[in-house]
Amino acid sequence: MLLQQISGRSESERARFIVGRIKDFISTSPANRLPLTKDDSIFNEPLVQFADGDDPIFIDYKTIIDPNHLTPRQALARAYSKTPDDIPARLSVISWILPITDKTRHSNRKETVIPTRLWSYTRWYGEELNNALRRHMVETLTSIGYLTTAPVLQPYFSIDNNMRGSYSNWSERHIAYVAGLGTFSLSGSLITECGIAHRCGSVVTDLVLPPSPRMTNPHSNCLFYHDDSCRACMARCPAKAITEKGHDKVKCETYMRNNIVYLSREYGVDMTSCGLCQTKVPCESCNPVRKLQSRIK
Ligand code: B12
Ligand code: SF4
Ligand code: SF4
Repeated sequence: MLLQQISGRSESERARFIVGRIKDFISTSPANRLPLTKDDSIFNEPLVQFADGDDPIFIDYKTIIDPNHLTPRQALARAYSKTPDDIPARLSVISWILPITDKTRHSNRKETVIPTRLWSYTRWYGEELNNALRRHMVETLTSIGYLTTAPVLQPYFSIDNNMRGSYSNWSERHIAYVAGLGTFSLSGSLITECGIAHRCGSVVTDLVLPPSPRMTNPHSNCLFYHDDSCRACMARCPAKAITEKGHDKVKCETYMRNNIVYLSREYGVDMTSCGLCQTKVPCESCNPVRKLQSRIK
């Protein structure tokens, strides 16, 4: 049944199938519920797009991020203990954005020091759901014969440090940028068409899907880079980690680490979170440059 929906179909029909599969999972999963009330979702409907697994920017990431940042071909090969040359000629990356709900975003707007319980739950339970979606997509595609992996769930996934702070060998936001889902901001996050308050994920597969067009300017959705305005995230950051030079990851991480005792004691969440720079800002839940341009027209 699943195979019929994919095999022999055009790339755009396959793309529709994948997008539908991801949206259905998020809308029907019992795990998409905040534990507080069980009535509230953690995420709104996802955005889903695709990248060409051999897009040359993945090689550029070895300079922009780190030489150890994996290309999709390396990520898939390592998951199957093969060499990159043994992997089929065409690969795709399926990338998704899970937008954080109004209720959670609005709760965090009121805060100036510590994130709310809802925001911290989104960090914790939302990432569990994100992992469940990664596993669901791997199971769906491997069950019908496609090589597929979720790099962040692989034993080879790692987070390291350099002079600029932490980075991983599979940066979900950089993947989403290649899939045309958004651009980087002054605050260091990814501004999508549904804003900056989201979590994101991806899988690599040899199912051939149509690559989505991406923005050529990696900062074009941020008002600061667009017309030298805004800077609202700078004022929102209690750690003074955002300046006109960008996001200081070391200051950000140190601030978040210092709050973990509170988050653990008050919310029972043993995980750092903050995200004040992602709420009560013009990019919270939309692309502010597109909004500005549509007002000018
Ligand atoms: C390590 C890490 C952190 C570190 C470092 C963050 C960072 N900026 O990398 C710390 C602890 C500080 C952190 C904090 C937070 N994190 Co965090 N974190 C990660 C993790 C595990 C890896 C990130 C990574 O690999 N970064 C790589 C480095 C190189 O990225 P970078 O330095 O920001 O990249 C810059 C350059 O590449 C630059 N650039 C320069 N030239 C060019 C050229 C081109 C062409 C391009 C494309 C880019 C580019 O642009 C970037 C932005 O300035 C990811 C999960 C994952 N596997 O991706 C989550 C992740 C990035 N975190 C996330 C979140 C939500 C948060 C927090 C809000 C905490 C919370 N949940 O409450 C804060 C937000 C801080 C902020 N303002 O960005 C989300 C981000 C979603 C989003 N909305 O963008 C992720 C993707 C988790 C997820 N699965 O959704 N995090
Ligand atoms: S608050 Fe303004 S300056 Fe900061 S990331 Fe959003 S759009 Fe850019
Ligand atoms: S996550 Fe918090 S500490 Fe880090 S940059 Fe945003 S507001 Fe500042």
